[in-house]
Amino acid sequence: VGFVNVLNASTVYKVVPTRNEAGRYNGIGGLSGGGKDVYVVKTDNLERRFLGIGGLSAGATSKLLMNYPEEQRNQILDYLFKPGFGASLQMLKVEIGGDAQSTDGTEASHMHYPWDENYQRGYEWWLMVEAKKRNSDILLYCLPWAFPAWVGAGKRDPYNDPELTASYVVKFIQGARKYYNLTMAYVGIWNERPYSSKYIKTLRQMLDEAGLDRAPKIVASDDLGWEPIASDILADEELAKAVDIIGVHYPGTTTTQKAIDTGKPLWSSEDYSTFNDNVGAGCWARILNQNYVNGYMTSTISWNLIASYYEDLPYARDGLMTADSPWSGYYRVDAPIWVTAHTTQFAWPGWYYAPQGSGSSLLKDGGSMVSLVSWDSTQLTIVIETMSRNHSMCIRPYLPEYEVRPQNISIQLQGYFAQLTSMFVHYSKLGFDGEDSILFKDMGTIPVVNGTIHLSLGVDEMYTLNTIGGGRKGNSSNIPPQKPFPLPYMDDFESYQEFMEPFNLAQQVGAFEIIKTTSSHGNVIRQMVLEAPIFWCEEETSPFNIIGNTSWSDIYVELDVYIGTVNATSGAYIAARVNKGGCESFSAEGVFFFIFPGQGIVVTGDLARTKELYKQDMNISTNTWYKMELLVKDGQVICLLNSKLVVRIAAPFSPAPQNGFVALGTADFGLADFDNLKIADST
Ligand code: 147
Repeated sequence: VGFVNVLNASTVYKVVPTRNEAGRYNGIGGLSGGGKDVYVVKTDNLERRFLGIGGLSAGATSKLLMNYPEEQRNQILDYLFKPGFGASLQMLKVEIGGDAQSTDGTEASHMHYPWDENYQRGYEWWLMVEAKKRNSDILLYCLPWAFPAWVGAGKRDPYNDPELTASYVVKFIQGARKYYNLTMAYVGIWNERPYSSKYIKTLRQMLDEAGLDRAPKIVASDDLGWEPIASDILADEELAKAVDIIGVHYPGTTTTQKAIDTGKPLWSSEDYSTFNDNVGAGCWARILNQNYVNGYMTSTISWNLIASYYEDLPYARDGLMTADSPWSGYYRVDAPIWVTAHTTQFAWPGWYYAPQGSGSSLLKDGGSMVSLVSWDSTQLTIVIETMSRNHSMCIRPYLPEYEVRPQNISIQLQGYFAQLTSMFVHYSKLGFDGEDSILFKDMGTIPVVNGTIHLSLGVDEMYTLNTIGGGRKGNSSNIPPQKPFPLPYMDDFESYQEFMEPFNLAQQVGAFEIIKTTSSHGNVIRQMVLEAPIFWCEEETSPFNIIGNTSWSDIYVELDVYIGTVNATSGAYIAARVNKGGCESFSAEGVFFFIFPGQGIVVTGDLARTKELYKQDMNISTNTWYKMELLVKDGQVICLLNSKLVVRIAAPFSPAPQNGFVALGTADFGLADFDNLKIADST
């Protein structure tokens, strides 16, 4: 697909796709004398500052990224963070892990216990360092989804002891600085859960007294509406002082008068969460502009940054791009990356949005434009989108019906920019129903005559008119082909640094990390959580870690398991045909082979152990390694313990799941060690 710029005598600028539907947009309005719809861009009285476009790594959405081959991993990170290459993100928001399920897995806490402090866990530190390497100006923002139980000081409530919770959060921020030289620009309260004004004030005070050379600003309250935070800020001066920014989730591009009255910057601090095909890209294009045009929001953050979790977990591919196949190195640069670039490669945090009606507005025949002006008022960027309703629906909220039609517009630049004679143009058109897309294409320049630009807009298009002349479409060749999860698979965990999470094992309940032991087992993985956390999801009782491919049906799993006596779990398991993760983990079904020291073995059809398939008393000891084997084959379940056959039963029939992940874990919160994982096909 190629296209030509048509610059006709009347200086209406139009992109004409050269593919065969080109005629579709011909003859619109006759292209004579410019459009009747005139949009004036005034660049005086600028008030609201653009504060950047961001991505969210939270809910274990980056789980599979760290394990990519280095070459592809660097390419992916460049597409996300490297300025002038891809999405060029300006903000990175991360979860402060709380040892609890937060959508697609659990992220480890820096303090499993009150006496514990560790800044080597998980992948968020690594991700922030990699982002910062590529863009030293990237703004970091952190937010808890859940908390380890002890933070509640005896209650399942993080506000029971506000100082304890604040000190837990402050330690994360100090640790970021101390161990990684990372400065948190923003911190939040509790994702989509209630806040406490007292806690917010306590956090503000403790951040100010923490000896940080730049204390983070507080964003509140990361919930699904502008209330009650806006009213509380209006009614409470001290709270107003403590909160710097109002951040809401999935605002549907709108705000409220009360939120505006607070005088605070307004953000969509979590948005998008839409499958990253072209409709997802349309959603993202529409909300990036209209969150400001309709709702005065000056930052929008995508959940999630990158879809690096097993595709069969909840919210498949709801990231700006996709990298969920580290064993093959395959990844996809999806269209939302290029939609992001339309803003981020031409405007930076601290620039100003032109006010509504003076450069930022809805367009008469659908779509919107925003104008952004540099700090020193010498650069101008105008981002236009014309996304049709059905091609820009987001996951939430409901998008009312509206029409978008091809239209001619005139943009009239006033003040300093009236003297321009041309502007640079980058262009995209999202393709649907088999049409190709044009993504982030450099179109050269467009003339500005007497301060006026005439444009003929089609549907599902984006234009960035700018004076910067930037805009580069990065291209890393050599993406390896996609392959299924490899079998046979083996991991003895000897190659890891201590406290890391084992690769490819996507923990759903509990926290599993590499521990160096002095025994002949060397490195093992240990389930660390001793007590049910202050959840983000409803119910979590059995630590649960999944791996592999949900198409596995007949499969062989082998694992060494050790249950001690101090703070130990009551039992441990391996499993196959596991059908669930995420917030529904506790209702996961499959075939689960448990051992319980002092009791015996149990085979169940579910993690919650409500569907017992087999049970036998047996002399099983604590402080002893056991080799567990589970084979599901030809309608049979066969279990071996230390190479002795202990179970041979019929495999559960449908509706019991006939395929799914392999899993391992513990019967309840408490320690257990695992080593030498082997997965093979059943032959
Ligand atoms: C949000 C969470 O904050 C994210 O961690 C992630 O789970 C995301 C997935 O779309 O959703 O939580 C929401 C869950 C439900 C609604 C809104 C946000 N809802 O039903 O409106």
